Amino acid sequence: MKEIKLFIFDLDGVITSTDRQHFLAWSQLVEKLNLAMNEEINQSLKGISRKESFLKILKYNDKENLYSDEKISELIDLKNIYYKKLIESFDKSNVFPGVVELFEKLKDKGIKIAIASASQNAPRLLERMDLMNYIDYVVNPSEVANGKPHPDIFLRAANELNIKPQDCVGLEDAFAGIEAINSAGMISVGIGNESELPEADYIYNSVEEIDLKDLFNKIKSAFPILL
Ligand code: B16
Ligand code: MG
Repeated sequence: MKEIKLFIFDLDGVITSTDRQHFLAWSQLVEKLNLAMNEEINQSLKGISRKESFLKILKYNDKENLYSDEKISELIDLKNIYYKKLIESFDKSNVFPGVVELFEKLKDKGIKIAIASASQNAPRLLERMDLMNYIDYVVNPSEVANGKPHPDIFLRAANELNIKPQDCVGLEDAFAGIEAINSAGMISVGIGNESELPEADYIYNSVEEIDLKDLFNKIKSAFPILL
């Protein structure tokens, strides 16, 4: 029988929004390199790693083979310097409404909380937003072999906390993230539009809309769970 023991949250787009800061940092780099990008390209970078993001930008510019691997590392490090400057101002006010309340309810129920973000900056952001106290484990994305849509990052969180994947709920705003949760054998909760996240088991417009009792009742009617 299923017993929900762990909620695994994506960070960007679920707990906070760093879209704008990523866009500004990429724009700074792209301008320096005389390349182009736009908001649409930025949207397609959601949930994917820094290096993959840069490769996508190069592809958009038809410049896939312009830089060596070494140069690419140097350039994405520079993008991260710009980005870190932009997130220096992050604090509690950047946490989406309803997140702290949900974390508190989960803690009351003895349910653990983990973070599965593609961002190397996740611990820094969580600390700035004063959320570390609630979190049992933050996966280091550089320690997992395959990024989302592969299940590795979600499985790593469950494994580290000794919890079976079927006893986990994963929350994601990106299509690739929902695919990752589903292929990890976990229950997927999409944050956003149903049309963009058709594969999510359950969907809410925002974390604030999640009614834990209602979610558990829905899960209970689909699977035998112990509440
Ligand atoms: P960094 P998530 C992702 O966060 C962002 O959505 C994505 O745009 C970014 O490229 C990626 O993190 C890597 O971030 O450069 O900070 O390592 O949605 O997986 O929480
Ligand atoms: Mg995300």
